[in-house]
Amino acid sequence: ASADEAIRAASQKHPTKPGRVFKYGTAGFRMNSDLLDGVTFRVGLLAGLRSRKLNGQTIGVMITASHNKPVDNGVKIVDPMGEMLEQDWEVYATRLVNCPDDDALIEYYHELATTLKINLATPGKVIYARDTRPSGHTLAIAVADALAATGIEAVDYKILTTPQLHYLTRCTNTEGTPLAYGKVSEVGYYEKLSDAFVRALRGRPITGKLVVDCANGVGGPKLHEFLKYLPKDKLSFNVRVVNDDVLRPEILNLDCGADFVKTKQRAPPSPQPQPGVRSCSFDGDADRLIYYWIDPHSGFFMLDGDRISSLAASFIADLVRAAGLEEELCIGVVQTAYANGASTNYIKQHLRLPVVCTPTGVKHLHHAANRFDVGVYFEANGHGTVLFSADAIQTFKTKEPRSPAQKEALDTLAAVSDLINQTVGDALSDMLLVEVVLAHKVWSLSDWALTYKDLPNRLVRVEVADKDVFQTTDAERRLSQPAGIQEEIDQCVKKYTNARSFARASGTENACRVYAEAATRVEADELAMQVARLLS
Ligand code: NG1
Ligand code: ZN
Repeated sequence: ASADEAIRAASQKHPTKPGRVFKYGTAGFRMNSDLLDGVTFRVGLLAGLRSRKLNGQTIGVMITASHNKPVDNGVKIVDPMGEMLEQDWEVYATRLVNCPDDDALIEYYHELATTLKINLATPGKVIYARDTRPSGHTLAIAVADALAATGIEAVDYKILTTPQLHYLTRCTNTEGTPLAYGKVSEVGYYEKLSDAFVRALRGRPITGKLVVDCANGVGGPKLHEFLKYLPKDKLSFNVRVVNDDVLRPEILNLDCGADFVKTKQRAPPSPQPQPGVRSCSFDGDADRLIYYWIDPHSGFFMLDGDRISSLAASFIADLVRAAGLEEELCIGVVQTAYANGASTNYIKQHLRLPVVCTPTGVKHLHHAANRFDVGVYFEANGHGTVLFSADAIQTFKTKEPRSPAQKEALDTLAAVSDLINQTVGDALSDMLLVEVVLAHKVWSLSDWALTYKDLPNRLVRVEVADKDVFQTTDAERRLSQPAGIQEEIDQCVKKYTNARSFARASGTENACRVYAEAATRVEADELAMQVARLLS
């Protein structure tokens, strides 16, 4: 049919490289950008199918490789409410992308339509955007060509942060409904955050300077833009935006950004860190956030995703209590096995909140967080957010306060639920949340750091012949395969006090990771090395 010829003609402009196998992983498809043209075209086809399957609801496509090298890029699909693509469809994406030629591609496209009962005459809509990588422009054309070839309505949002594209996807699908999430524009995003930030502060001042390292990625220009929407006396005076050069693509994520700070456990060397100054870093697509400062006496100190999580949970739990809602709303915290054990203890024992552990990857945390009325989730690397149920938000906005203190708490909760991006982790939104909480508590970063003391820990990457032989259970905390290996790990762990260690195959790299924590740095290092040796 002519529809198939349209796909074939477009596909010929965007061939895949033969002899490679691609997999839709934790972050979609991600690799050297030279390999991505055909992959991205096919992801465009699948996004159109998904929109048609969901009766024309808008699907998002984001082109980014986050904290990875400038020569890499990636592409992933965003579901209608701004969530990550449903897991069954990851398999379809993988199969579609790996079709060996155009005949196989067209055949599998129709097979999907048939087995999933997709009417190809249904209108569909896809919105897409990219980060600042130079390869993003041609990859966006691949998406556009796929959508044009299959008659899908398309909106190109050009350059955005990943969380902005998630926001716009949700806004597009909820516009004019009781679930409306905000104005369907980049400006609407800034206005919503700015308004919520001012309401959440409730007149409290932001004190001291805040240096924001944007990894020379898309967060830089977007943060500058956002600051224009803030009233002049709020934050904009305090913020200094650094590493915001997106005109030299080769310096993206280079010796800066949230991933650098978290993995190297030090501040970006440039600009020269000033002791005592409150600082934070975004990653290359502005969905991760890490805070830190250089203490004049003890040196570098980092406040990672676990800290942001416990800070947000403690603040929100206090407000829920002050609003008289503690019987009504269940608050919970979701972590992965990489969360520092001291943070888990602090949340369980001090904050008295339930903690759930899920496998690595935001989609797992997100789903677990959805089961609470207020679900706080963060990966240790600084990617996370807080999810409020529709009922919780309704309660904040409609409950009759019995005292001025209750009113204050309810209004703050309503503002905070607007401030926090409900679709996905968002560095800008999370940073504003942290600033609000610190302003309310009148805390410096060192006050925040005093809440608990991290257990010394060590993360090592282990090259193995075949990472797929390492199968896990219990939210990745134990190995079920190869047989017997977990017992050996247990023996190692037993030799240390307060120790914990686990090994798993990475979902994003061709390697295994070993994590260990123990009472002292030396012991954590030793334990990690011993467990690593068991794998290789
Ligand atoms: P893998 O490679 O599966 O460990 C890494 C991070 C995750 C997550 C994903 C996607 C660690 C230990 N793992 O996953 O937290 O962010 O990348 O970016 O940091
Ligand atoms: Zn990212």
